[in-house]
Formats: sequence, C-alpha cells, structure tokens
Amino acid sequence: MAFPDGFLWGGATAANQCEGAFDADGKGLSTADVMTAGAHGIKRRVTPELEPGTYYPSHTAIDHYHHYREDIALFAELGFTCYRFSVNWTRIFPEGDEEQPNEAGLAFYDGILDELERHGIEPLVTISHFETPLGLVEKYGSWENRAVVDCYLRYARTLFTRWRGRVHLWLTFNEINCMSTQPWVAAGIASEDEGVRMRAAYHQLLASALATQMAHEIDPANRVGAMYAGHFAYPASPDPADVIGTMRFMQRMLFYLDVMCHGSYPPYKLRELERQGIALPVEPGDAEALAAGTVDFVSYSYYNTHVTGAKTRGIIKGMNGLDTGYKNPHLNRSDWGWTIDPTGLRFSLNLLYERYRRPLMIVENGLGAVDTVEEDGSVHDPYRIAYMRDHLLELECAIEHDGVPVMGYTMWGPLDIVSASTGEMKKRYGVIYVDVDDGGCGTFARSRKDSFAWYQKVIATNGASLHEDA
Ligand code: BGP
Repeated sequence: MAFPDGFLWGGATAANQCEGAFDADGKGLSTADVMTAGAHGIKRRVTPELEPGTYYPSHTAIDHYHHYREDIALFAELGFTCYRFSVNWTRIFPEGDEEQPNEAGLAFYDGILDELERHGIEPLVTISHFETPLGLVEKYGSWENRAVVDCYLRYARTLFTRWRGRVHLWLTFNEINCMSTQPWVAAGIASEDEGVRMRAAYHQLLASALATQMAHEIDPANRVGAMYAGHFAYPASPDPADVIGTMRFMQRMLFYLDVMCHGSYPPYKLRELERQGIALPVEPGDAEALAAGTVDFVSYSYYNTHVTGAKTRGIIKGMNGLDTGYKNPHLNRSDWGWTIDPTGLRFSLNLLYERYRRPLMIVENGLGAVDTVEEDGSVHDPYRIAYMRDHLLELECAIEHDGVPVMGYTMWGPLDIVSASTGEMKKRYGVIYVDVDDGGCGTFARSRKDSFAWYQKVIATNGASLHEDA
C-alpha cells in the first residue's frame, strides 16, 4: 500500500474565501475585504475604502461562519482525517495592533475545533492566509514595517496558547512566495517597488522563524510548516539561455523556502539584492532567529506548471496562471488557463524533497471548473474526478517509487468557495456544491456532487480505489 498508515486526507479553505460575516462579532477589515469581484482576465480592484453598492465577495462568501457545523459534518461524512483552515486575523485582532484579543473571534474558532474533535478530524491551521488587517496597512505600511512582526507574534502567541494541545499542525503564512507575484493579497503591499517587497518578505520570514520557535516552546508537540505557492517551471528549450532563465525564475520563487528550511538567505539571493541596491532591514539577533526557527515540514499548493526561459524576467504578476512569456504545447488548460499537469506533481515532490529533506504535504490541489446543476439537483463532474485521480496517482508514485515522504493531501475548496484570484463563485473546486452565484445570491444550500462519493471512497480505501478506474 503506497499511502502510509496515518496519511492525512482532507480539504483546505481560507477564512476570507468561505466565512463571510465580514463585520460580525467585532471583526475588523482585512486586505481581502476591500477587494471587489473580478473574472478571468478582469482584475479584482482594491478600493481604499468600502464603496456603497459595490459587491465584495469576502463579505458574505458562502457564509461558513453560520454553516460551519453542517460543513464539518459533511467533511466527516467524506471521511476527512484532516481539515486545513485559516484564522481570520481581524476576528482576533480587529485592527491588528491591539494589546488584547477579541474573545468573540476566538470563540468562533473554538467552535470549529469542537466540531473537528467531535468528528476526529485533525486541524491544520494557517495563521495568515491572505488576510492582513487593514489597520496594519493604514497605520504602519504593512509588512515593510518591522512593527508588524510584533503584531503578528502577539497574534500567533494568542493562538498557540489558546489551542495548546488542541492544534499541533500550523502553517505560518499561506503561499509566502506570493510576495513576489501578488503582494497586496499576500501582505497588504501595494507597491511595485522590489525593495519594498523584499523588505516586507524579510519581515515575514523573520516573523515565521520567530513564530516557529515560539510554537515549539509553547508546545514541543507542535509541528510548523512552510507553505509555498507551487510554482514549478520547465525550460522552454535546451538552449542554455532558457535553462538559466528557468533557474533564475525558480530561485526567485524558492529563496523563501531556502530561508525557512536552511535558516539563512542563500548566496544567490544576497548577490541579487546587492546588485539591485536593496538592503535588508537586518537587526542584531536576526540571523540567529532565522537559523533557530527553521520549519518542521514543507507544504505547498499544486495546481499547474509553467514554462520559463530567457524571456522570463523581472516581476511576474498574477496567481497560479502566471504569464512567463511561454506556453506549454504538451498540456491542456483549465477554463481559467491554468495548465493541467499531474506528472508535474511527481516532479515537484522530488524537487522539493531533494532540496529540503523535510516531510512534504500537499495542502492545496484541485480543478477550478464551471459546474452544471441538473434538474434533479445533481452535479456530474467527471473532469474534477479525472483531475484529482490523475494527481493522486502521481502522488502515490512519488511515495512508492521515489521514496518521498508525504504527510497528507488536502484538496482545495472541498466545498465551493470564492476564488482568490478572480473573486468568482463559478470557479468551483468543491466536491460539495454551494448554491451561491457570482453576485453573492443563492440559497447557500450545500449538496453532494458526483465527486463526493468518489473522494469518499478514495479516503476510505486509503487510496486503493484510485486504481479501479485508472
Ligand atoms: C492558492 C491560494 C488559495 C486559492 C487557490 C486557488 O493560490 O492559496 O487561496 O484560492 O490558490 O486559486 P483560485 O481561487 O484563484 O482559483
């Protein structure tokens, strides 16, 4: 059996994409709450303040805030052994810099943990998933300012102490390398300036290392992971210029993990910063903190792969469907233009394990697709089943043939949630359909798609059923 005993099977969400209730029980505004809806090819706008009459998807989302018991019961029915969710920072510290946490916010997540415990589902908590408090952006200029490191640590300490013994798996920042591709979403940074981004990234890496140490001190049973936006690239051609262009692209993405796993900035990054005339805001003791706060495991999202080369330069914008200047003629694409590359998952697992020698976990994977609800309410989604099956078979191959230690797999958006890149609802990942449309209207009812029973069986057989229809 390739999937080891105790392999974690489940799903993953982010608070701002599912909870809604954006101002309930004392919650403050986050960077996500001022992002309008977009579409494929239409960028989401960030409005300096809330515009009356404008639809903001995070404000209602799928109202998980009031449906979480029902949602977790469905996860239990699926057989989940793990649920990855994020805490909305502004429920706990509404402005980000308060001295004392908001009890009502903590109580909401206590309720989630109660439900998970009742169903025997292990929580994996993302401390910061695209939800920087707007208060920190406005008062401090967000992560460029070192004061935000302290705010984050106060927030992290609050969670570690409150849930000591209840949560053992933590991720410090979702897709930390998104600082290089979409810094507003990742960190409340609106600037195009590379120096601003790199100083903000330095502060996040420092905060992550200090939080990792703190988590270990508070409970030695805590395991803290890095979370990397799975950008992996193939060279456009055997032309050495394309190979070097690809190496450079991967270095720009992987330096974050290099710091989190090796405990210091890699030489190639230090040289690049020097050439760019960017000085990191290093203070005494920082080097020791980075070295002492390396992660226990490496997690990442995997949706697709890129092609890069000599033309791929500078700041690359966007989320997973990055414009690198090349297209892969060998791969099909989703309706949102993301390549579909199961084999690349095996490649990426090998690449990361060779480089970091840490246990790995796939904490996001799935297909964003348009679903059709039949008259009887059913949703037939063979495309989603095929996508997940093909990826899981490659994951199995990496474990079995290549000996890569993989802790678990949490599919993205087990129930349909708001898309992070476009703000749409129609880009659906779920095995559970949620009746909400792109304007936030609908009954909010949950129902099982065909993929629900399929995934349920995969989990029940610890992956063995993947071979039935392959
Ligand atoms: C990752 C993010 C998620 C997410 C997912 C799918 O980058 O961590 O928050 O939503 O991608 O992206 P999208 O929702 O844009 O399809």
